[in-house]
Amino acid sequence: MILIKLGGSIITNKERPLSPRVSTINKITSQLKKIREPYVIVHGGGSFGHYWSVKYDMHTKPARYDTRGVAIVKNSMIQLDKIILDSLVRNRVSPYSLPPTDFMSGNRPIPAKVREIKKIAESGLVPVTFGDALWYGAKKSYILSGDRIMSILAKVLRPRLSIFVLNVDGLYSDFKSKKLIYDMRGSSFSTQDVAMDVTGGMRRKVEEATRISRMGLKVFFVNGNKPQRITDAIQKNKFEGTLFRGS
Ligand code: IP8
Repeated sequence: MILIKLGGSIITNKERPLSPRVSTINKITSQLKKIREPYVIVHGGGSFGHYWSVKYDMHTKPARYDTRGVAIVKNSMIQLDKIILDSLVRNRVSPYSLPPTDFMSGNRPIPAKVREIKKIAESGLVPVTFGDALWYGAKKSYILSGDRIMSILAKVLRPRLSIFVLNVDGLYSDFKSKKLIYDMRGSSFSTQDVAMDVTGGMRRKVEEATRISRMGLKVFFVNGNKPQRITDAIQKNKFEGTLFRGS
């Protein structure tokens, strides 16, 4: 079982609201069709969900956000999900769309529903879920990020590899010289370092990746503009990107 997170920065143009990177998405999905073992796709919000959640001032903390914002964020995520699903179908992959409400209640995972995702993946379908605006209870809602979904799923499904597909080669130890960290184990890098040079998005990824690797599971950061690196990691154990070894 493999978990794959398609980051918002690779599947959308973050500079322009509501702009999917359709040709990049297609290149990635045409690589994914080569995967010969069960896998699950999680995707982010990019210039869809994030654009609207910023506009409506919605965050990961549960609060009484504008209901209009909840509706619009959810709508935009369905719209982006549809683009991903269509691309998969076109490339002869059979996606099974699962909004996170299918396996989350409030901010807690429903264990039986999460376990079912594995069964679905083993049947030959590819479960696809995404970061979303979620009902929390007591008129509150919150933004559940796709990165958080990765560690929620990893905890129960224990994938042999969790891959974060990014718009960069991996984690840089020094942003200016673009010196890539290949192996997080030997690195003194901490999440504190990330905040200084890249977006909050990357910081959250590192936090969730660290959380997953502490479960004893392998995590890999890879550049989605070079989609073959995704399948090389899965099929050839060749890691051109940043690897977090399970510890
Ligand atoms: O892009 C958040 O998912 P992420 C999705 O994985 C929304 O952080 C709705 C903003």
